[in-house]
Amino acid sequence: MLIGLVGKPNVGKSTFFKAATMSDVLIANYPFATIKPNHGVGYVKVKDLAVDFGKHSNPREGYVKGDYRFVPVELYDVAGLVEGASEGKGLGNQFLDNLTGVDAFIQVVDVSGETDAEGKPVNSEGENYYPGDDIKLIEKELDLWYLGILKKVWKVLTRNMVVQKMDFSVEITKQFSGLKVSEEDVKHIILKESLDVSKPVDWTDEQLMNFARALRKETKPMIIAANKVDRPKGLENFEKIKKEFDYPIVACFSEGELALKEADKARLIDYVPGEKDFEVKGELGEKQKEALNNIKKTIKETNSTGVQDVLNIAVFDILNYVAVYPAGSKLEDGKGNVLPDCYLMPPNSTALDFAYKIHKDIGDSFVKAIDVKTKQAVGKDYKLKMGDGLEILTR
Ligand SMILES: Nc1nc2c(ncn2[C@@H]2O[C@H](COP(=O)(O)OP(=O)(O)OP(=O)(O)O)[C@@H](O)[C@H]2O)c(=O)[nH]1
Ligand SMILES: [Mg+2]
Repeated sequence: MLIGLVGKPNVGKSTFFKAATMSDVLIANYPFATIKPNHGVGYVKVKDLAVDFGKHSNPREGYVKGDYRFVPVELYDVAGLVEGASEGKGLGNQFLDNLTGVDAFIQVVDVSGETDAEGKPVNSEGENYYPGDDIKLIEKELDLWYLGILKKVWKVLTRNMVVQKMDFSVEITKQFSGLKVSEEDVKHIILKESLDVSKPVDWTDEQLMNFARALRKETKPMIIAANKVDRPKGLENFEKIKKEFDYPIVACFSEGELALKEADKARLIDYVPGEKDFEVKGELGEKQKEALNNIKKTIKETNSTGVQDVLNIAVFDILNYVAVYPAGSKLEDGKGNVLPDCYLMPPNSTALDFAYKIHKDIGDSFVKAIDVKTKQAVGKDYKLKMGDGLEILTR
């Protein structure tokens, strides 16, 4: 699974990325600081199943903090998008193409209203910029990008469809598999938009644009990280965009999350990502004390810095993945590691899918699975639930 950060320049994409991945990337208060995409590993936060058994797990990948387990997800941070990007403006198409393979978008929006449409800081005495306009701009550019991809092949593809009597959904899926388009996606769009697919070769530009938009929405679901909520107009603008758009929108303070993670790493505080509070445990200088107090004030109001919530909502509520632990009766592997693995499984995965995820041989010789919490046996068609721990019994 891969999640892409998008947004206009200078909104805090790289700050969000750095806070989520703790990788060393450039953050700067000017547009197009990021040129080459950054690729890193962030984490979703799930309950540590070992806690139910009076233990803590020892992850092979990711980490445990408090009673939570942090499970890796891949993130992509790319250059900022400006109007006309799909025609090559700004850093244009080259970076849009980096996004073809993502499963979902996190759109980072600067809700401070302190940067204009191109990401340049607005004059402090000047007009406040309305961040809702950015959401529309990004939607439009993403739709035009999809339209461009469709247009490249549309004439030939749809002509062939008619001549060779090919199925619309099958051919579209084949042609756009790189964009993670599935046959169900296309069928769903046809129903939802009441598309006439008998003669797509005759579609008007408007019909094609509608299809591009529907395809983008269906195959690249989006959550909005309303970033810089710590700034004076932040909360007000956050409430405004929440009323105007029906995406999931989370108030976000990426800079605060980054500062807390860094202070935690330096052992100055104890901070579990996503919580609304932290404990001071080191000797703080006056400046550090003040900075941390300011962060505390903001996250008391917003409940958390939002960064962890954005990732969790994207993976578990939008993409509907579930986190499942392979578990033996003793919970440990041969070396005494408690629940070393935790897998993120796509929606509707079964116990058998899970067995195959662990190893092909385990899938091939699957007999049944034991739920470690209930000790009940479940069959191959059992639908995985969030936080399950399953021991797979094989032939
Ligand atoms: N007040 C505040 N400033 C933030 C926050 N997040 C990022 N910033 C600042 O916003 C500016 C831009 O941050 P970046 O992370 O470089 O933004 P970007 O979207 O990656 O920018 P480009 O790569 O140029 O598109 C920097 O000055 C950050 O310190 C936040 O939560 N609050
Ligand atoms: Mg950047």
